[in-house]
Amino acid sequence: RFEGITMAPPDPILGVSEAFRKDANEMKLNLGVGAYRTEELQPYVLNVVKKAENLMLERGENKEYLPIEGLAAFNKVTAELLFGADNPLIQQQRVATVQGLSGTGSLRLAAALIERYFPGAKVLISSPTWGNHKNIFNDAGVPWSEYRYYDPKTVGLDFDGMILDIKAAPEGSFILLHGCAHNPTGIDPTPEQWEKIADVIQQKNHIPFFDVAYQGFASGSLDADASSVRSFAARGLELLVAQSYSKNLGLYAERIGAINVVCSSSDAATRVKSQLKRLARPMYSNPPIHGAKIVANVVGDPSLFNEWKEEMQLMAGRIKSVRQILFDSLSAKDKSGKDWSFILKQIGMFSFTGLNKAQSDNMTNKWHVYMTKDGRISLAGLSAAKCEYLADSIIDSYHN
Ligand code: PLP
Ligand code: TYF
Repeated sequence: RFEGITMAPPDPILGVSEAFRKDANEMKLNLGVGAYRTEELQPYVLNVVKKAENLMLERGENKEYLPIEGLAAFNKVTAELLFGADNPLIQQQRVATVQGLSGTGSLRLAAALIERYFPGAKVLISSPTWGNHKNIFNDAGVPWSEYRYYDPKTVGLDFDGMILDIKAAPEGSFILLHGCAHNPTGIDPTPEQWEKIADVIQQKNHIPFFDVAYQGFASGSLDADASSVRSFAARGLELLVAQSYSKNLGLYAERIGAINVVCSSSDAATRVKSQLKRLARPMYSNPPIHGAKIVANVVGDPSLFNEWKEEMQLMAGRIKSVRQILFDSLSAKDKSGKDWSFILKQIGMFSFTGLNKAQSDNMTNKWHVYMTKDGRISLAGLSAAKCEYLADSIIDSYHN
């Protein structure tokens, strides 16, 4: 009976890592997945994470089931990290926070809430966006369409197109926004542009839905990277925010994140939370404890929290430095006069190179540089030592 099942296509991002593992060439470079590597290109476990884990061992903590909504101490600190501990929203208990299975699981839970309580409502996603967004809304049965975002002519934001498309969406649509460090383009709106986006969303009674997977990775500052969310919240808007600790705490495989729903009253928040729990229960019953305890320990302890900020700046700083070296290399080597400054303007883990599919294939087939076919490279997987080689491969691919 399973004979009739056809082969599923590989994930366009995680499939790149699989292909990379099979390549025996010693110059190979994995710039596919957005996962932080050290200068030696090794995975990195943050020191604060090791410290928190040691504390947990010393305390002899148990592995009993968590409540459906997750670890209370985690839910408290995650909302505070996002909105700011002194945000009136928190004192007024207007935020329904439920621990999720990292960013993906939290988005999926929110999608289930939309499907159940806003039947027919559409989600607008940026063009392009993280590929899994479409899968998540498709599987949850939520209709979606795209708003213009990336302008290939300027390798920048198509702000006018974005505003027009958000204006044209049916009243009461959900507008999915990357809180900071847009994936895959590395292009964020300016603070003034965020205000205009909030204006149109408010005019059209849309509901902002933030995906915050890189808090700390855009600027190196956790607070600055939450400013888009905080400025929308300060307008008194109801909104959704999915959070992930995969990147900023390096907890990829622990699957720790949260969904936050900002409501107009604490009563509504209590009711929304009860419905999120009802949706979570038949999907996975309750979330895992390990990552939740790590986050609660790190964010909840002033000294570990400060150490985390330092490590965060180290990671974000290393990415900024390879960005600069790559730009310098490209500018020095490329004799065509092409302006590579867009690489410096982009932020976060990624750079959108503008390489098309055939050119990206050349990067991989000829140069053993693994990247997604949309031209995205993860600078988190690049070392200073490999920048020249990468610059050679990009120039060769562009001009052939
Ligand atoms: N949203 C965006 C934009 C992402 O890039 C990612 C991947 O890191 C996620 C959400 C979710 O990742 P995870 O499920 O590992 O938290
Ligand atoms: O865009 C990335 O590289 C990260 C990691 O199904 C990722 O978001 C990629 C694909 C996926 C899950 C995580």
